[in-house]
Amino acid sequence: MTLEQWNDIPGTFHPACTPDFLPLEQLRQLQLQRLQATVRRAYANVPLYRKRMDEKKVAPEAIRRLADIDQIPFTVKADLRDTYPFGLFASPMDEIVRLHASSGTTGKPIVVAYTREDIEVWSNVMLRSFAACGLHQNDIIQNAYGYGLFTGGLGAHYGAEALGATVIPISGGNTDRQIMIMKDFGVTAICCTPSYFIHLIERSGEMGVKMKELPLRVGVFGAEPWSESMRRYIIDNSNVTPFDIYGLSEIIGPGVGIECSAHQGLHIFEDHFYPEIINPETGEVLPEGAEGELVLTTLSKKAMPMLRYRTRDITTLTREQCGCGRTICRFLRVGRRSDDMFIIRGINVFPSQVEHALLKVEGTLPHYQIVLTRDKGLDRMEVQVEVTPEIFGDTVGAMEGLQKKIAKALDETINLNVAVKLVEPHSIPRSEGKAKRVLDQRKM
Ligand code: DLL
Repeated sequence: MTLEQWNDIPGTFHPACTPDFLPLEQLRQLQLQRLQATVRRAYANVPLYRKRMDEKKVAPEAIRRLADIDQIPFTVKADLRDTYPFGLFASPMDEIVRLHASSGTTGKPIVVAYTREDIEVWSNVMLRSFAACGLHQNDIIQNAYGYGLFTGGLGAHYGAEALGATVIPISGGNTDRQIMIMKDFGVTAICCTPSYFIHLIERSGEMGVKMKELPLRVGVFGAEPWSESMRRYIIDNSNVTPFDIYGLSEIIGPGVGIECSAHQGLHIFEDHFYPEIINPETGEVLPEGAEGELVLTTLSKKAMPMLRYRTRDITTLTREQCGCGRTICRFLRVGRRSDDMFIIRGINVFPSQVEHALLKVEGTLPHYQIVLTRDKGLDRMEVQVEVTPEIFGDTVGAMEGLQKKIAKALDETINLNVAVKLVEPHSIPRSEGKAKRVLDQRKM
């Protein structure tokens, strides 16, 4: 059957989606073969994996069944920081065709790599994600995820092209232009963070553009947690059916999981990513249905295999058959994390990064608080910093100078233009235990 014929029959899927519907036995067999190959590859090429496995006396041959995966040590974000920039690569540089980066916990980003085959796998899972949202080659997809080191832009771009859709690589920002193009080009699908889409709805109203009269019908929203009320708002104020897309740079970028038309959780592309749920305190593997931290193992990544990567994202897995017919398992929407990372305008931020930036500026005290608010879908971050009594009593000019220095240091570290407020010594509440650094006042 040709692609056109596939797409013309409602309820049928692009041929690339076949692995979504594999009989379970076949899927498990494929996973085991791929897991064994991945572990062998990681052990042979990445000193950190070899050392960890040797310490636990686990040889790659010990992986005989899928359940044997629990013998492999976990990998955590700090491992990427400690081996910065290229220490976890399992392919020689001449096979690596792309690098991306995401926030680390301090001043340095974490780096991820792709071979040509990895890019093909990534395009494939993104194609399958779009197809699960009901998109096909006649769609015009406005890709408002950021292009650059962030995986969102190029990840969605390659997937949209692989599907055969028309992609508009507009990247993030410039809201008025986004709305003009959406209207003038007859855009049928948009990819961006859910909060940015809410901002687009608000702004289009101000511009006199009636969102409900546009042909826009699908939204592929992710890169940040979002609530049921945000989903409701989108449904009520546009003709867009929202689909939740999940992913993380360490594993591949967007395209690890996607909602289907049943909207009953997100399907994981299990032929490429092996999921487990653990207790974030003890590391114990939890049974199906229990809430815990999602741990992912890449099954086909060549440049940078990830063995039992602790995502820090809290969710629940289910293997119950989905109404859409896919056999691959699902997880519930990710609403929170087991660490202190937060996401603002799609950018991941750790309070430790803010601290790192503040340390570089003289005249500040190690007492600060981050206040997050949301206005018309746009996130705002204010860093309140205590300054020394000398500075606080100084001239307005000196205070402003310091404020600018702090804003610059923050911009350099987290790549975000944030508001800075200098406050009196002792004005930020002290906590008896762990300092409460983040006040998240974002509603909806
Ligand atoms: O955010 C990749 C991505 C791009 C996903 C575009 C979806 C769409 P990172 O910058 O590495 O990668 O951030 C990964 O973002 O561990 C989650 O905490 C959070 N996250 C991503 N998608 C979702 C989602 C990209 N749908 C981190 N719901 C992850 C909740 C999400 N959290």
